[in-house]
This record gives sequence, structure tokens and C-alpha cells, in this order.
Amino acid sequence: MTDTLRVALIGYGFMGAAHSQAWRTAPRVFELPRDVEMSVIVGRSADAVANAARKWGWNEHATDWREVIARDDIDVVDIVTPGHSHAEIAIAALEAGKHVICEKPLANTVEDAERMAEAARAAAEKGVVAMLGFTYRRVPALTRARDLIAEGRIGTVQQVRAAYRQDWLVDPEAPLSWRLQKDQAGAGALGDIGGHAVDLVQFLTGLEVESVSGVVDTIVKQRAIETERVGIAGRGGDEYGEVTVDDVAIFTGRLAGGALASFEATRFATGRKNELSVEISGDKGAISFNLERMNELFVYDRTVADVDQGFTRVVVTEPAHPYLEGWWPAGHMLGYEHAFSHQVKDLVEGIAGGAAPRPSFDDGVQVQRVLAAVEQSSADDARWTRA
Ligand code: SOE
Repeated sequence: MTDTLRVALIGYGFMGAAHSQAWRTAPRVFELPRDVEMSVIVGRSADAVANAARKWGWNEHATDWREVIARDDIDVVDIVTPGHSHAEIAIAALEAGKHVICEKPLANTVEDAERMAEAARAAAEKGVVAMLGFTYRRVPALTRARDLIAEGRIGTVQQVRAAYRQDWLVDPEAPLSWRLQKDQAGAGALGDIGGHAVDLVQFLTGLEVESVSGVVDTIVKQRAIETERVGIAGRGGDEYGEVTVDDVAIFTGRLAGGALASFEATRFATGRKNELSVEISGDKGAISFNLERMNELFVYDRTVADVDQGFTRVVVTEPAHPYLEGWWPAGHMLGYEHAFSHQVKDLVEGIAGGAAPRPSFDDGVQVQRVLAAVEQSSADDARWTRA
């Protein structure tokens, strides 16, 4: 292995673009312990992947991920394909001794996720790193919120509200893309964005969701089969097919230690484009965050005099805030893509230091168990179900 990490990206959709910019940017913004080379991008369509390589700055492009994983001149495999292919690619890459970063969800089923976690544990013994891409953990305001909570600033967590709301399926013309098909996506809003909410609550509080009660529902059951992929929604033709995943999931979770958490994941929240909101209430204070205003963290301190209490808006862009050392002067704001660069930073540092950064594949298994328990609960008339 050379000192440079040579990266292969498998997949080239929305997440391919996000990860490409991160591989391009992180080494230019942060002092990384290893150099990075964007070696090869892999996709099924030769023309489309050639275009992606040119546009996003990859040295080479290829159509067969197995050939790429077998190459000696690749050190890191970054997986951004739909969930149903994660297990096969990740396990093959780990067995070939490649470090792996895998987009969420870890897999579409608990069984596949467990196989991946087992492969990651075996690879770790040989110094190979595996990391899961729940990227929002690396939004500076959320990393800061986690630190505040870990320091005891809000006291004991007593109640939690988390919601991930989008509205791109309100449009009845939005086609039947892979995200709406169970065989590829595993689940709908529940798996795609509900998983983020569950991971985030567990990351922020340090408490696992132990049992759930909830319902999932599919609001529009038939859609035009996608003929052209554009962004996440695409365009449909004249033929229709069945939507086989949920559009909305609403559930309650019981956290370790007893606190209750409410969760909502929906693609039908008219007017909400990408609102991931979370509020953690403790006996000494609270934190509140909304991704649509992602540089701001609201902090409430109950330990000050009553007359001074109120949510304080903290603009999380000071040089001392997490990940801000590489970016702009205070107040110059970060966006959605920055968290992906922070993910690359932590991954490269983890590889150099021989320790896998969280979230681990085991963390991913745990989230999949919670999501599977929500589906089971919904099938059982919202009965409380252990994760
Ligand atoms: C689409 O719903 C999506 O792109 C998710 O797949 C991502 O994980 C989330 O970050 C934004 O929305």
C-alpha cells in the first residue's frame, strides 16, 4: 500500500455527487494524515459513468465493481448504490482488504446488515476500517449538540421529538423510482429518512431505542414507471406500477433509561423540503435543531434565573466549533455538502490511526433493527415491539 489512499466510488447518483465533492474538497480544506487520490468511479451505464468521472474529477471510470475491488491499486471502496446491493459489495470489498465507507441504510434487511457487521469485525482484526454514512452526525451544530448533551448540560434526557419531513411525493406525477420499490430500497420514508432520525436521536442522547410502537402508510399506491432519472424524483412514462414501500411512518420509541421519543418520517409534508428537526428535552435544559437552518443550534438552560431563561440561538460557525477549523470565518455559513467532507476527514484520520470512526456497521445493524420493529409493529396494529 502506498501512503496515498486510492479511492473507488461505486455508484453515481445523488450520493455519488455528494461523495465526489467530499473526496475532492476534504483534502484541500483539512490537514489530512494521508493523501487522497480519486482513482475510479463505477456505474452500470458506460456513457453515464464516463460523464460522471469527467464532471466530478475521477481519474478513471469502469462498469464492473468486482474487477475494481480486485485491483491492487485501490485502498478504499465508497459505496453509494441503492441499499439492496450494499451487502454484496461491502462484504466483497472488506474480504479483499479494502477500507469501506457505505452510505445509509447499511442494508435493506437486518440479516444483510448483520452479515456486513460480521465482515467488518473480521476485517477490523486485520486493520481494515469500515464506516457507515449517517452523514448528519457531522453537521457541526449537531456534533456540538451531542457534545453539550454528553457534558450534562441539559441534564437527564426526559423526552425527545424527531421528525424528518420532505414533500417530493406530494406530486402525483412523481414517478415510480427505485426509492419507491421495496426490492431495491427496502423501505420508503421509514428507511430512507426515518433511519436518519433514529440514528440522530441515538447519537445525540447516547441512548438506544429499545422498543417502538408505530404505523406506516402508503398514500399514493400506483405511480408511472420511471423512464428518466432526474434528481431524486425523475420522470415517468405511460405505464404504471405499484408503490411497494411506505410514504409515511409515525412511531413512538422508548429509549434506554425510559425516556419517550416521537418520530415522524414522511415524503408527504407539503412545503417541507428537507426538514430534519430534533428537540431533546432534559431536566436541566434542552437543545433544538432544524436542518433547514442547519448552522443554528438552539440551547435552553434551566439552571439560570427564571427571568433569563429562553432558547438561545447559537450560530455554529466559530473556529472552535466542530470541523470549523478548515472553513470560513465565523458567520459565513456551511451547507448540506460540508458534512460529507467532514465524513471523509474522519474516515481518512481513522484509517491513518487504525481506528474505525462511528457510526460503525454495528450501529447500522441497530438502526435496521429499530426500523424492522416499526414495520412489525405497524403490521400488528401498533403493538409495542422490541427493536
Ligand atoms: C432522499 O430522500 C434523501 O436524499 C435521502 O436519501 C438522504 O439520505 C437525505 O440526506 C436527503 O434525502
